[in-house]
Amino acid sequence: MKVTGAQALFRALEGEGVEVLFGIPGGAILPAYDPLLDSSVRHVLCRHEQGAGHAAEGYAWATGRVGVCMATSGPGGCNLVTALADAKMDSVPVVAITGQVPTPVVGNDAFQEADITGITMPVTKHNMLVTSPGEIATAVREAFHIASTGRPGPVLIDIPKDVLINETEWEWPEKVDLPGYRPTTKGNLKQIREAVRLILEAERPVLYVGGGVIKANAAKELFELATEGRLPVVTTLMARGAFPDAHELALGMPGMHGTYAAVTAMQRADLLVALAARFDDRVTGQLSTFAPNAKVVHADIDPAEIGKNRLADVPIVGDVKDIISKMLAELRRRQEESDGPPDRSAWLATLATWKERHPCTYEQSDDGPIKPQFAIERIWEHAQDAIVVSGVGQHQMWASQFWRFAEPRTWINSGGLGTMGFAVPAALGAAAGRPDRRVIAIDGDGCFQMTAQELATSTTERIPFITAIMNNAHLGMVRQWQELFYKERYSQVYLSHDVPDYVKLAEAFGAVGLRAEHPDEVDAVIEKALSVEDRSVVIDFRCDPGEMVFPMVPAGASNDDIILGPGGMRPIEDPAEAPIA
Ligand SMILES: Cc1ncc(C[n+]2csc(CCOP(=O)(O)OP(=O)(O)O)c2C)c(N)n1
Repeated sequence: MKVTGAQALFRALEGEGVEVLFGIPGGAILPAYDPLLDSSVRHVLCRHEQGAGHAAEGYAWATGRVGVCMATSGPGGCNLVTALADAKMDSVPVVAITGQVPTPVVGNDAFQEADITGITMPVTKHNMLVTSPGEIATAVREAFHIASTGRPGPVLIDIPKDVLINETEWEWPEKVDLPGYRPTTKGNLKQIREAVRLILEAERPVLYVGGGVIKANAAKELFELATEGRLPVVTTLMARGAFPDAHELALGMPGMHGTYAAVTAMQRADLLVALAARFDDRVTGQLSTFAPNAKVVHADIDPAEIGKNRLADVPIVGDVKDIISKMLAELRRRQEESDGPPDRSAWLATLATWKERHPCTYEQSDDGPIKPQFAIERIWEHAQDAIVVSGVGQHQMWASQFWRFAEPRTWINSGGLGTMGFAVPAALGAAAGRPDRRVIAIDGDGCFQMTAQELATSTTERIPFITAIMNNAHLGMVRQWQELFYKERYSQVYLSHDVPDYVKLAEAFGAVGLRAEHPDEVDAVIEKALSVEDRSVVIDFRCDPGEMVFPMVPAGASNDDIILGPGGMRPIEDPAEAPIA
C-alpha cells in the first residue's frame, strides 16, 4: 500500500503506541500536520518549542514512556535544543521530530534552514537525517528503541519536507536491527557476588541511589535490598521518591544542599554502593576529599559512567533492576547462612542521631513573611499524593528537602542541566500523561517568567495543573551566592514582587489566580487551589526574599565543610570527627 512519508510517520508513531505528542507546526513540517488530522495520536499545541520539549520530558518522567515532540525546521528545531540538552543530561527518553528544508536545497541557506542534526549532535543520544520516505518507519522504530533502552535519552529525527511529501510502499519493520548498539543489561554475577561480599564486610555502608533506579523501575527491588540488608539509603536529587522518605533507613538527599545525615553518612562510610548514580560534582563536592574511607561498588547501565569521577572497586555494568535483584538474592542467601545481616546497630544509631539533631529547618513567625519552606510543607500536608514538578533554584532545593516523597515518578525536575523554565511545561506534560493524578509545579518567580506561556496551552487543551510560585522577588539562588560569596554585593538579581501581577497573568491565560501574603493565608489558598479541577491554578506565594537554602556545601569545598545555617553555622560535631558509634 502506498503512503506519503508523512502518513508513514504517523503510522509508525501509532505503531509505537504514541498517544500524545507536543509540538508547533511550520513550513517544513507542514506535510506531517495533515495526516495528524486522521491519526489517533493527540497533538498538544504548545506555545513555544522549548515548552513542547519539556512537556515531552515531563510526560516521560511521569509515565515511564517515551515523550514525543515535534517542530519545524530552523527556529523550531533550534528552540528544542535546551529541552534536548536537558533530556540528555537527565537521561530522559524523548523522541523529537523536526521538519527540514527540502532535500534539493539542504546546505543552501534556504529559508528556515538550520543544520539541526549538526546542532543537536552533542545533546542527543542519537540523531538522524532521513533521506527517503521508505526509511521513515525504520527511523521511528530505531529512535524509540534507542531512546528507551540502555541509558535512556533524547533521539532526534530530521525529515526534509519532500521526504514527507513523497510516496513509499508502507512496510512496518518487525524488529530493530542495530548491530552497533547492544547495551549490556545483565549484571555480571561474579561482580555481584563480590559486591555482596563487600556489603557484608562493611561496618558503615550506604546505598547511594541515583535517578537511574527510577528510570529502571527498580524502586521495589531497592526497597527489598535496603530493608533485607538494613542498609541506609541516600536518594540524589534525581532519585527522590525511589525510597520512601518516611522510612527509618532513609537519609534524604546528599550533595550541595543535602541533609546533614546524607552528606555526612557518605563522608564517613566505609562502603558506597552507587546504584545508577553518577558521582556528580554537586553530590561529591571536592572530589579528592569525598567519602575518603569508602570502598565503591558502582552499578550503572552506562559503562562510561563507571570510574569517570571516582574509581570503583567493584564495577558492575547492566540494568540496575537486574543488578539489584541479583544482589538481593545473593544477600539473602548469604544472610540466611549467617543468621541475618551483620550487627551495624552502632552505625544506624549514629545516623539516627544525625537525622534527629540536624533536620532541615526554618523559622516561620506568625506575622512574618511567608517562608517558602513553610508554603511547601503546607502544600505537602494538603496534597501528599501529588506529582511534584519544580523549576531550578532555591525553590527546587526546598521542594526536594521538604516534600516527603513516598513513591517513584512523583518528583520531576531538571537536575543535570539546571534549566530554569522547566516546571510549567514539564507539569503540562506530566498532567497530560497522568490525568489521574494531581500535578503541582513548585516554581520560582524567575523560572515561571521563562515559560509561563504554556499556561495558555493548559487552558486551551484542558490539561490542568497547579503552579505554586515561591515569589521572592529575586533570582533567589543567585542572590544567595552573592550574599554568601560576593559580600552581599547584589548584581542583577532583583525582579519584583508585583511585576508581573501573577494573579492577573493567570487570569489572562484562563487559569485561576490566587495570592497569599501572610502565613495565615497559606492553608486557605492551597485548599482553594485544590478545589479547582477544571482549569489550571497559579498561586502567588509572596515569600521572604532573604531566605536561604541550607545546609550548603559551597561549590568546590569539601563535604566535610557543610554549613548548616546562616552566618556559617557549623554542625555541633565536625563531620571529620563525627562519632561513628
Ligand atoms: C536558563 C537558565 N538561566 C540561568 C540560570 C542560572 N540560575 C540558576 S538559579 C537562578 C535563579 C532562579 O530564580 P527563581 O526562578 O526566582 O528561583 P529561586 O532561586 O528564587 O527560588 C538562575 C538565574 C539557569 N539555571 N537557567
